[in-house]
Amino acid sequence: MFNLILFGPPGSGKGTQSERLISKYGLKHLSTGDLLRSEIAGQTPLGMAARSYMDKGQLVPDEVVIEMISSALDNNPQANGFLFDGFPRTNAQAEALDKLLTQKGTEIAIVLALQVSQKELVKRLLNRGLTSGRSDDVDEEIISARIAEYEMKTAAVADHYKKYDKVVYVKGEGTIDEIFDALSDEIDSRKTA
Ligand code: B4P
Repeated sequence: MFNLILFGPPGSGKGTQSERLISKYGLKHLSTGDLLRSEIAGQTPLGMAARSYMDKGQLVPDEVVIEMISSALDNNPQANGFLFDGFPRTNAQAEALDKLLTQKGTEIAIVLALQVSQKELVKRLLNRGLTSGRSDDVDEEIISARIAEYEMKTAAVADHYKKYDKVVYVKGEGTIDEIFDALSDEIDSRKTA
């Protein structure tokens, strides 16, 4: 089983690159953002609770997303490996993920961290907001709050995986193809190592 985390600030290209990587490597895509948006669309109690945080650009409480990921892992026993997109976003989530994977006899092979300037992040998200229908993409204040949450709570998650020498930084600016090739090179070198 080959499991990877695609890591980076909001708008760094995680969702965009995930779509391509899962298809190339036959991985199961687990995006907590997508799972939460599907709960909101289904108007479930979990979705309604999550929405109040997401609309303000804040992180949803750890226990909610950890439970969602735990169920998703249990529901995909045949997967060849998982691509985690937008998870873990706090150290508590990272520790919970490590435990869940250990229970399944597997682990994270690599954390690919996309690096993009703040100016470019804001530009991309406002641009997506023109067509995505996502309320958290249209307001620059909410976008800034998301980036601030990343700096405050999520950036440190890389340190957790650096202890195990699993983090690789990849330039997240350039064409989508160029970035995909750089990510693929890193995966290929780890898979064959
Ligand atoms: P997510 O759904 O994870 O959203 P994101 O970080 O905004 O998106 P992503 O990084 O995937 O976007 P992409 O670059 O692909 O989270 C949304 C919210 O959900 C969070 O704020 C939080 O409230 C909640 N949440 C999710 N997971 C959570 C967790 N684990 N714990 C707590 N709360 C959680 O796309 C951005 C745009 O850039 C697109 O329009 C794309 O086309 C464009 N783009 C991509 N690559 C480009 C390139 N190379 N050049 C130009 N444009 C590019």
